[in-house]
Amino acid sequence: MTIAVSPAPQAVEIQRRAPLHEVDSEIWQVIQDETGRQRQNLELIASENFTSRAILEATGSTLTNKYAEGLPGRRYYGGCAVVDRAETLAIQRAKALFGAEHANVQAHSGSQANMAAYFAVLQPGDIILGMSLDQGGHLTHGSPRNFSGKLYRIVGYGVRRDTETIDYDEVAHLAAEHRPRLLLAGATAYPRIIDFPRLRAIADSVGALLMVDMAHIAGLVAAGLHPSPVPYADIVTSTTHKTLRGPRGGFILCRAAYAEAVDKAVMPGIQGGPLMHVIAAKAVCFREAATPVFAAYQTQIVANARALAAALAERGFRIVSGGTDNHMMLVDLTPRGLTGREAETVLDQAGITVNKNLVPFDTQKPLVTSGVRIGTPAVTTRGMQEPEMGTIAELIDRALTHRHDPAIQAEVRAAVHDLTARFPLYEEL
Ligand code: DSN
Repeated sequence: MTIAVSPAPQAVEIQRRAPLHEVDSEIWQVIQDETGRQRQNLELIASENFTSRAILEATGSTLTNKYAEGLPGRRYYGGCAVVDRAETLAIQRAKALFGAEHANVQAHSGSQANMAAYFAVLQPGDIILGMSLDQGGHLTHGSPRNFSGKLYRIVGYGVRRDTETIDYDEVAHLAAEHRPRLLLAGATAYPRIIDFPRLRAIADSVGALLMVDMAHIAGLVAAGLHPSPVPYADIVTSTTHKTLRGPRGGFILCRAAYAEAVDKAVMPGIQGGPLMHVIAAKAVCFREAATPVFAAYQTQIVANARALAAALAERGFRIVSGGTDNHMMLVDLTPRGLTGREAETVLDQAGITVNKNLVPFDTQKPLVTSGVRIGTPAVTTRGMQEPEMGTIAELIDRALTHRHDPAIQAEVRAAVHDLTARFPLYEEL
């Protein structure tokens, strides 16, 4: 018989206090390597960014230890008075930043924000009219493989073939035909301004609610560079980590009439304990986003996206819809005889990170695609400006044109490392 031996109190204490590199050198190494990858490579994924040190600090804080089901002042656990202050600040700052009547900052992600928003105002089987995933929408906007497509009846709208911009006439026509309970706007791969007043008018014409998922453009909205959906939509969902440059997470803004339904849909509807460390970091994010420095950063994101799209077009790349109004562009690689998957792999090897993406009316499968999506939020955080966008276009062009030439690939990789070394990242870590 084995007799369990309790470890000596001293050993317990040593484990509790030991730094990560001593406790788990493998995970410590993963973190070193990922920080190194982020420093060395050109990050052009439109939905990614580099948070501030302050946000990293809040995310890595002792608030991770606290359970706090409920809302500030109305919790199901004791000891919440301190974390209540963090959530109250996050709520107040989110409302002030976006001019919203109500905010819930507990959603763990954008998908959960969308799920809670649907649960707040829809019944299973209700009709949602939303942008199709293959035209720029999102998985949670009604993909048949996602809960949204399984629980609700989905009608999809898309873009016009000639302009590759949202076909508002089609939206109006589909709304009149299907009479949805919810008209849904927002996209993950749409480079143009979205016309919220027009969508509100279409929703009103059929008695539908209007919901906007502004995850991609939230930073631009905060800075006044994209019209705000808040005055027009009944519910607005978002993430905090894309253009908004906060921690990974979601939040929901809504009219006061939906406040109780939204709060209850988040908890107990779909989530338990909120991540208080992430909520504290969201509060920091909303504070940062209210500053003139942040507005200047967003202005540069848009200027960089325009410069990069123009520089790529000059080099013969086809930019979907002919350009961009926001932080991202879609590049159709069909005229270059490449798929999105091939381009993503070639660029990855050169240290340039993008994601393959369907272009409107794509004939390729989602895991192949005809295009790549390119965004400027992360490189702009590093301090890059229009001249660097010209260099990036040149590097992308060179890597793709000479994809079978290992010597040129190595040259491009070295040029990427030279460029990123000029714009240091996380030196303070
Ligand atoms: N994965 C996000 C994006 O890349 O746009 C959406 O959830």
